[in-house]
Amino acid sequence: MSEIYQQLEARAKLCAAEIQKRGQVHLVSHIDADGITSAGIMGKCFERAKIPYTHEFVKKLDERVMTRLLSENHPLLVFTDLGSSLIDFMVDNNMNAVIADHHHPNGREENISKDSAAFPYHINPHLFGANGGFEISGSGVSYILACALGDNADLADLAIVGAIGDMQNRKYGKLVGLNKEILERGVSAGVLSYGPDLALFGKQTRPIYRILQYSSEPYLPGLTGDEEACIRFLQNTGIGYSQLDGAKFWIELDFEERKKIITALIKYCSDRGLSSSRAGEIVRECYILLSEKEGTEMRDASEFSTLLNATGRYDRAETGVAVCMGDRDVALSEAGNLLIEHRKNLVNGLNYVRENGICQLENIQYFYSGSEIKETIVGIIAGMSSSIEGVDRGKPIIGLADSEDGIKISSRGTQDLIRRGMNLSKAMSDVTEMVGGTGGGHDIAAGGTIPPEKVDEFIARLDIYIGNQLSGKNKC
Ligand SMILES: [Mn+2]
Repeated sequence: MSEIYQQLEARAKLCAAEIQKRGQVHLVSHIDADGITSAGIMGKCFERAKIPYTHEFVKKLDERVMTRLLSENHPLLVFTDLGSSLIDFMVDNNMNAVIADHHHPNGREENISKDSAAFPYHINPHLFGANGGFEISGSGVSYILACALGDNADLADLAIVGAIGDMQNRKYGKLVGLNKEILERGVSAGVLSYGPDLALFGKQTRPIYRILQYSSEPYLPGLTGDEEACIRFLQNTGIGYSQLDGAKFWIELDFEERKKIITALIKYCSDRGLSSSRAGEIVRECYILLSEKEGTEMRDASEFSTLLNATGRYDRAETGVAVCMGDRDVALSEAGNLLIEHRKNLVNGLNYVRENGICQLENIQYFYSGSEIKETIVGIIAGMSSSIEGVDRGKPIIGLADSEDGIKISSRGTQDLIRRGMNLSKAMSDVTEMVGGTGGGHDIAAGGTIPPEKVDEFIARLDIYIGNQLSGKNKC
């Protein structure tokens, strides 16, 4: 076990003692896959330890939410996947709280330091020198807390689903650091297995030709978006699609068949211009939940996290957490319906962009969808639009949609653009600020919100800013 894991564990023990002492908990978690799995882990753990609890999900933790929580007089609040930025408020208002978060702590040094006496019940990798962006997610931190409260090693599968939902594997194409340690615990507990496999989405629940057809990251030249081409490709390999067997699923193939398709796929796409680094992304470390049934979303960490994100995105995180806690009945069918609705919205959104087109500027391309595309999915649509004809793979795509607080912006780039100097996180945070908005995110995918009257100015400034990044003037 690494030293940092031990330090987090020691801190978790302190927090566990506080939870046991208070004897009753109100759990507050974030409404995405990482936050939902965090709540699932804590819920399971409280259930097993017979600690009575209530819970809620929030989109964003701010002073307004904190003021409401304060007025509710909970004996103890437990925050998962959020909280580390509101410690000042908690200290100033004498709130009893435990935080299991992985975002950068924000606040007065005396409150957020590793050995803060004012706020000791704070578990966060950043306090101990680990990075919450790719070494551990909110669900991982929650897992360490749950393990301090009882024998909960088997909940590592949910922790990994949260980490994948949080895209912790993006930086290295696999889980590293504390995530890797949790993964190994899950393997020892018999709930997880992992290894290199096809990195594309849908191995449990989609016919192979659909996996290829819908792949946008990586974009498969000659296949993405073209059903007939995908079927032809499989027919040529002699695996996965035939008159006799129909369309096969990835999980129906044996090791040799998988290898054969992957080899053919890499050759097919490389022949059509896929760079070797992108071709390398076709195979990646993949994670299987061994206690889940084959052919279901829950069997695959990536599909499971997508299912959970669908529940959170439509304000039904309750359904997601019920699935995490083992409901394979009502909650699962509801989650499945939400996912179907979500996919329908994606198809409609993509069609909207296809019909209305994408505006090309020198260094960026964008679409503005008004209220036609929900602000909660405009980012995914931006990412998927790379499969639309006429879209330039050499520029980031910006999607704009109306939202309650202004115009929501989502940007998506590619690894090739990052290698050339683009950093969307920096661009979004700087350029939204120039026009009086807010933004941030990751180098490859970032977002923000701006005032409606500033759209034109924002787009013009962003075009220049990205141009500077790509030419090395604004490198970061
Ligand atoms: Mn998170």
